[in-house]
Amino acid sequence: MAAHDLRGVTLLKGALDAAGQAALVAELRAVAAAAPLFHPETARGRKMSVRMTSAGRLGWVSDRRGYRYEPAHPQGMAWPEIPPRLLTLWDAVSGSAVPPDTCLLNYYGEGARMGLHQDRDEAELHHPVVSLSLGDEALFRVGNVERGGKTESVWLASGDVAVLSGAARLVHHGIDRIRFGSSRLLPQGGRINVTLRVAGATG
Ligand code: MD3
Ligand code: FE
Repeated sequence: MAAHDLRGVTLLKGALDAAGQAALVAELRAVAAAAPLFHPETARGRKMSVRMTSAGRLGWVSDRRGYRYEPAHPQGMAWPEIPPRLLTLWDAVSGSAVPPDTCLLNYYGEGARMGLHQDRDEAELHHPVVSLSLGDEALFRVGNVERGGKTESVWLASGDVAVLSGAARLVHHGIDRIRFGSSRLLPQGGRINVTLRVAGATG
């Protein structure tokens, strides 16, 4: 499998084959059936265009109280278990002996985007993050650890995996737009991104 480097971000193009992608979509559908997708609200009271849910011991939530990881969905149910084939993917590509305790599922419908941000809500910021794209193509932008400066962009396709470790773990990144309808993996169209992380303290 070819590995590309974009500012320290390792991109594994086509890491997951079509059968693996389809099997995972079915498992992620079950995750969203048990823990419904929701539009997180920012601290400023704006709704994000991306819909989200989580699996694992912890899940990411955002509301007027801010961004954080919680042991339960906003509607009160426990988060479902992380699909085992994602734990296998983590073991294959993360280089980490610590297993992930959270899997964030982002769903991008037509017009959804995610502004440039850093991921720093986790208790320990040295653990890698593993990301998998499914469905429509997305324009992924990578900047710098400090705010501002030049950015570089690349299109992510279904089955592509990104590994964020070392200095790349804290770079600014975002999704400018998706090419709605560019993939047939999801019958309703759109894009799923799943990220595996160690969110809680490991001590
Ligand atoms: C670089 N997700 O969930 S995935 C996120 O496609 C997030 O939904 C985007 O940013 C998405 O926080 C981008 C690629 C990615 C994920 C996590 C990273 C890049 C990253 C963490 C640190 C640096
Ligand atoms: Fe992020």
